[in-house]
Amino acid sequence: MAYDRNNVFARILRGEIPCRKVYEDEWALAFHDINPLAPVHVLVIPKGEYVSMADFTANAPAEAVAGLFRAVGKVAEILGVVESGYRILANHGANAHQEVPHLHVHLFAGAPLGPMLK
Ligand code: DGP
Repeated sequence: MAYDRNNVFARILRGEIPCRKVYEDEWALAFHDINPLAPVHVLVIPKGEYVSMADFTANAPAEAVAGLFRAVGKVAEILGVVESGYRILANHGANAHQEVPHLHVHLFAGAPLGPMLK
């Protein structure tokens, strides 16, 4: 699938749509999900134009892959959830109900989590 530069997360990255930012570095941006499914529900997205996990893992340079996952770790520290625990999840494609065609990692925390979220 070709990358759609008008998807909502591309627009957040360009500052055209506001977000509640948690963390940002050269590789990633993290912000609170607009429709939280847990007391803490944050999305961590790469700054590059990647539709999904398949696109990212096949095409992103190694530093970008490391940068995204280091950012996830930093976000967990910033949110203070490392000790209590958290879950990360990325939906890829139709069967997983991926809604936004820009790779995003969900981070859920803040309470004991049920068996599935999203
Ligand atoms: P997924 O189903 O994995 O593609 O999840 C997309 C998530 O993106 C969903 O939990 C809601 C969130 N979302 C959609 N639009 C916006 C937005 O404009 N701002 C924020 N902060 N989150 C959004």
